[in-house]
Amino acid sequence: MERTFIMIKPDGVQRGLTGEIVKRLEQKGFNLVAMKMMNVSRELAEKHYDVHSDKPFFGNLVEFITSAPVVATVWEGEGVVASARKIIGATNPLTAEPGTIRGDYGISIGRNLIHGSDAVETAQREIALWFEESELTTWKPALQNWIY
Ligand code: FUP
Repeated sequence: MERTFIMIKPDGVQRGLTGEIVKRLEQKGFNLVAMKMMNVSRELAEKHYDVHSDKPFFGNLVEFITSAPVVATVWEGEGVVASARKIIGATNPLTAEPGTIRGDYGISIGRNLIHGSDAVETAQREIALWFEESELTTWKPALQNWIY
């Protein structure tokens, strides 16, 4: 079953949106298999965003992600990578559609509340970066037969 890495960023945590975000993914039918609240080291933040290391916003991005705790999660389900990206919405919250997390709760691209892996391969890399194998659970919700 496909998996994706979803991180509630410091602004999402500080604004009390953790529950709302988890609720949206749970109610869609995706299965939460790992979750931890943590402070992010500079090293981890730089590795996570290394594709952006030459961008002008990289310094601010690393500062922001390391500024306060995040909630790191892994979700499982058919097509979860692309579907979670739709639920999250466009990178810029001002252009993200209403009904998406960023569209409903955000204004600024530098405070866009949540990260979601952009492809299956990226998800595998990010899950391995953020979690030990032993932190990833394998379980199925009792009502799974009513989702699939
Ligand atoms: P996304 O995949 O939607 O998280 O977006 P990107 O990978 O393109 O960007 C990663 C993060 O960099 C964004 F969540 C916010 C930040 N960013 C900026 O601060 N300014 C920009 O112009 C683009 C991205």
